[in-house]
Order: sequence, then structure tokens, then C-alpha cells
Amino acid sequence: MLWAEYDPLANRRLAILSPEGQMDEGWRPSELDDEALLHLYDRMVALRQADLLALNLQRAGRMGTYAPTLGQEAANIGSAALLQAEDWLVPSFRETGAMLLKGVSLKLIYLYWMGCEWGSHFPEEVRVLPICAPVSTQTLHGVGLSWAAQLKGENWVTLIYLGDGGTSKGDFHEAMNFAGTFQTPTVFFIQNNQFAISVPRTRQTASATLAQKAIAYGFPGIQVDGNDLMAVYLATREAVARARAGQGPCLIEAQTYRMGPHTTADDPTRYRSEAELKTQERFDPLLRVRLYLENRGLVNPETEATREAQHLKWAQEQAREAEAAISYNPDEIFDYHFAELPPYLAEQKAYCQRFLAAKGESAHGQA
Ligand SMILES: Cc1ncc(C[n+]2csc(CCOP(=O)(O)OP(=O)(O)O)c2C)c(N)n1
Repeated sequence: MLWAEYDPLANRRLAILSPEGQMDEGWRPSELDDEALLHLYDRMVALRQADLLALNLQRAGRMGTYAPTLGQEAANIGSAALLQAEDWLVPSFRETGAMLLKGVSLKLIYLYWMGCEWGSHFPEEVRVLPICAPVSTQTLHGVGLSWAAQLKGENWVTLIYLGDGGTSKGDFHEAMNFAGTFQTPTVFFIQNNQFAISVPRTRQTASATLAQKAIAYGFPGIQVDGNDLMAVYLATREAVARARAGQGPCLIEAQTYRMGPHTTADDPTRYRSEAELKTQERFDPLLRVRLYLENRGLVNPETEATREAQHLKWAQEQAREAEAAISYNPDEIFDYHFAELPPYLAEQKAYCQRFLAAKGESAHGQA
């Protein structure tokens, strides 16, 4: 029903919770009672604290780089909340919150951004693919996973995340085509945060919406206010339910805004104004849930100060655990790409070992 009503060609988008914290209660999913909503809000706050700490860690030289999720908390949490344990979550690199919700530890996510590849080694039962830096390549892996569900007669759904810039890649179109042709149980979730580094959304495509790209591949697409936890939740609930019921793929375009830099290596003041950022702060996804909960007497400034402090403490502990777990083994650059190392790489590996030995370092870090 949702999909027909919000035809992407009509450029309408689903919105339920206003920036002022007013909810259209008629649209509120019945299972999202106050307790469930408070839980999702709590996850958004945890994510923001984890993000803010990561920025500080990087500035202090304790993390290589980081891609913040600031401003995209509703898109992260409202979507991943719908996944069951057996479902697969396929991230790009701006899904810290979604990955946490699916069971990846912050310690591992931090470890990845600290440059240690063990940070990509998630417990198998968690069913989250590693963070994927090559833009949009994860869309093909994700469709492969959902095709596997079909072939094996399993009931899992695959939720694939990508950015607006990712929709310009051939990989995305191949993945969409495959999903449509084979009617795989796939949900494509575009976090349209308006930028691919410095390139604005308007320079990515001449299509009026990103959601309408689904039409070309024979399945539904919908635009939602990506800063609205309820709209993201509701659209993802329908998309996941359709996919699980064997009705094929669909696409969600969550319209959000990246409030932070692209990564810690980026200076956004070079391509967007302070005034634009100030305007966008009014649409902060976290603030509007908080306002709603405040109006219902469920949170207040004291509870929120405590909550933020607790989550910051948790993030700091996870950072310390990550730092304690760092181990760099240059051999691993070579070890996992081929079953048998080609001679030219075997030669490079031996050279690397000789080089480190001469410097007095073992392949496992400082001697
Ligand atoms: C194949 C490839 N090309 C270029 C890059 C460099 N790069 C990293 S992120 C990015 C922009 C991605 O934009 P978008 O898909 O909108 O995601 P966002 O970063 O906004 O979340 C680019 C071009 C890359 N990582 N991979």
C-alpha cells in the first residue's frame, strides 16, 4: 500500500515525525510502543556518542580515519531495526549504527578505522559483511547473498546500504538488474545524504529522484524523510516483509543530510556554507525523537545528560579494548587473496619480511 501511495515519480516522500517532534499517530507502527521507541532512540544517542568520540580519537592521532554518521542516525537505526538474526546486513562505510544494532561490537568497528583488518572479522553468526570502502561494490555481494537465500530455500532477507554517489556506479545498476530479474529478497537502502564527498546529489543523475531508478528494474521504490525514524522504520518494515514473503526486491531512498565531514580527511567548508549547515541542524533526526519523547514525559534534560555520559563511557571503553587488540601483521597483506600465492607476490612477501627484519621489526609488529 505504502509503495503505491508514494509513487517515486510523483516526488512525494513519506514523513511521520516532524522536525518539531509532532507525530502523525495514525501512522505509528503498533509494535513501536513507547518502550520500543525509547530503545531505538537510545541506540541513536549511543551512535552519536560513538561518532563524536571517533572524531576526537582521530584528531588525537589514535585512529587513522573515520566516516561519521552524524545526521544519519535515523536512517541507520530505523532501517536495521527490522532485521532478524538470520538476515544479512551489507554496509558501505557509513553504517556504524546499523552494524551495532545487528550485533557488531563498537570495538571491532573502531579497530577497522584504526587500520587493523581484524576489525573486519565479525563473528559468523552476526551476519554482517565487512565495511566496504570501494563504492557500491557491496551491492553485488549483497544481491549474491540474497540469491543464495533463494537457491538454498532459506528465508533470509538482505539489506544493502549505499550512498547517493553509489547509485552512479555500474555495480549498482548490475545489482539492481539482477535483483529485479531474479526477484531476489533484497532491500536496497540508499542513504541520500546529498553529497558524494564534495559532489552534490544534483550532479549524480538527471533523474528527479533516486527512488525512481527501481522502476527501470521492475520493482518498487520509495522516498522517505531519512531524518524521520518512524518513516524509515515503516518503509523498511514493508520492504523487508515483501522480500521475506517472496515478493521480490525494493528500494528505499532515505533523504538525509551528512552533518559532519565526509571522513576526517575532508574539509566540508570548501564546498558548502555554514548557513546551509545551520539550516540542516533544524532537521536533526535525533532531536525530533527526543522532542517527541520529552512531550510524552519519557525523557528530560537530566535523563539525557546521564544517557549521553553512559554511552560516552561505553564508547571510551570500546576504544581502549580496540587499542589493546591492535596487531599489525604485514604478511596478511598477501595471505588472503589467493589460495596459492602467485610467484611475483611470494617474492614481494619475502622482500617485505627481509625489509622488516633489517629494520629490526618482526612481521607481527615491533620487535
Ligand atoms: C570505486 C571507488 N571510487 C572512488 C572512491 C572514493 N570515494 C570514497 S567515498 C566516495 C563518495 C561516496 O559517496 P556516496 O556514495 O554518496 O556515500 P557517502 O560517502 O556520502 O556516504 C568516493 C568517490 C572509492 N572509495 N571507491
